[in-house]
Amino acid sequence: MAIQRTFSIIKPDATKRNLTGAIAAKFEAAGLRIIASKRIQLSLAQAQDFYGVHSERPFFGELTEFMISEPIVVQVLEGEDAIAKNREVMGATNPADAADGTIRKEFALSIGENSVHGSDAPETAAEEIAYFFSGLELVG
Ligand code: DAT
Ligand code: MG
Repeated sequence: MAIQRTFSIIKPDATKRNLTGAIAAKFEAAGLRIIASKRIQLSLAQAQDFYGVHSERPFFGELTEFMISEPIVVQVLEGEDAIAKNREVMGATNPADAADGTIRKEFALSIGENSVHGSDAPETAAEEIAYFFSGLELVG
């Protein structure tokens, strides 16, 4: 597998509890290099756009309100097989199902307040990176 880039969000439940550094340390320990990082606060329209694929799901309102409730940290992670590696480090969506040592097992509060987002495929990774960062901001 070649070197890939993936997009990550440290979510409001984690920034609020000062877990930004602890989560970044997990990425770095897994061999993922943080090549871009910024702290922002989403508007409701941006949160609805970002999670548009889930717009028909019953939890959409709760999810988008949560995502705008506090600042988030958006990052680009680079490394060997970065998309799958990041999903592995994140753990399962529901922290109750997440493996030991994963971010969600250690830090997530619930299936909704689950501390991190990570792209699920090369196409979504490219789209999500381009939505939040210009090429000049990616310093590999
Ligand atoms: P993931 O973030 O692991 O890629 P997903 O894409 O299926 O998971 O869902 C996006 C987010 O939506 C997820 O991180 C938290 C929220 N979510 C998913 N399923 C949920 C549910 N059953 N109840 C509440 N929130 C949910
Ligand atoms: Mg997803």
